[in-house]
Amino acid sequence: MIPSEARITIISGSGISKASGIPTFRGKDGLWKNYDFMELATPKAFRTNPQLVWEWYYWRLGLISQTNPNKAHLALKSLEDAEYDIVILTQNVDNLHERAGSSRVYHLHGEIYKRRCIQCNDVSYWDASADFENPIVPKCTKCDSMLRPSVVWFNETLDPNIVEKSYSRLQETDLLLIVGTSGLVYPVANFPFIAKQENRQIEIIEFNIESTPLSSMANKTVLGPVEDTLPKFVFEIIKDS
Ligand code: BV8
Ligand code: ZN
Repeated sequence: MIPSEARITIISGSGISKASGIPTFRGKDGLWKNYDFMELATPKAFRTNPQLVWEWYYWRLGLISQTNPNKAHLALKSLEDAEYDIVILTQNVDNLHERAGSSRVYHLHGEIYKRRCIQCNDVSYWDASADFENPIVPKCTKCDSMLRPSVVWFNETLDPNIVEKSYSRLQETDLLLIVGTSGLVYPVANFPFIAKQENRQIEIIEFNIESTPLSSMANKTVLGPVEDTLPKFVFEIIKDS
């Protein structure tokens, strides 16, 4: 039984978007299988070959634009509709949580629809009319310099404000759901451990198709596709509330 005043926080990874048709990074049909991630999404790779990095992002943008939120994203929205206090800390750069209607989503690794000027830092969004079939390096409308995807690459620091907001949320969280992440990418992989250390009453439940380095520290791991297990879990919470 989860009291209606419970503060619920979700840490989501690419496993929640898999059922929508977006491949995960690791695993048998991982996105990285066809690409060398370190080849394509690091500051050095972008400096060396911005056209190639953009081609990868155009391909992902085109893919994500064809997808829709799945039952797992929608289950989190129904928790919000049931007046639970929900915050989603996502490692995903897609916008499926927002398109499912979730209103408090922190993008720890940035957003693929957002671009940033490498010179003047002006931020802009791809709009719905963008043609992702024709990968050209976009230019800043303010200073004509190159734009980059506004995502966090390896060896880039996360936005300190978002990290700060996430830490304080975890301090006051009653129930933490870790959904569809391999728990291998830092610093987010550390978040559950920090939360458990600093917030003794937190309950941690993991949703994954296999165990991860987070499984031993979670109170429970619900094994199975999250698009099936999370709606069932949410249904039970709302039914008992
Ligand atoms: C930083 C954005 C400070 C871009 C991404 C050595 C040890 C420890 C750390 C490091 C180290 N060497 C370097 C580091 C730091 C490094 C790191 O953690 N490396 C790891 C790999 C060892 N981290 C960083 O660099 C971070 N910055 O530390 O800054 C700093 C500064 C300067 C110098 C040094 C350090 C930045 C990390 C962010 C990188 N950006 N993405 C983009 O997307 O284009 S990472 C990428 O991985 C995505 O964001 C993704 O979300 C993230 C994590 O992956 P997951 O989401 O977990 O996806 P994955 O495929 O791995 O797993 C999917 C899971 O779902 C699996 O468990 C699977 O079983 C499950 N699943 C699948 N289907 C389902 C399912 N579950 C349920 N249902 C299903 N249907
Ligand atoms: Zn500019």
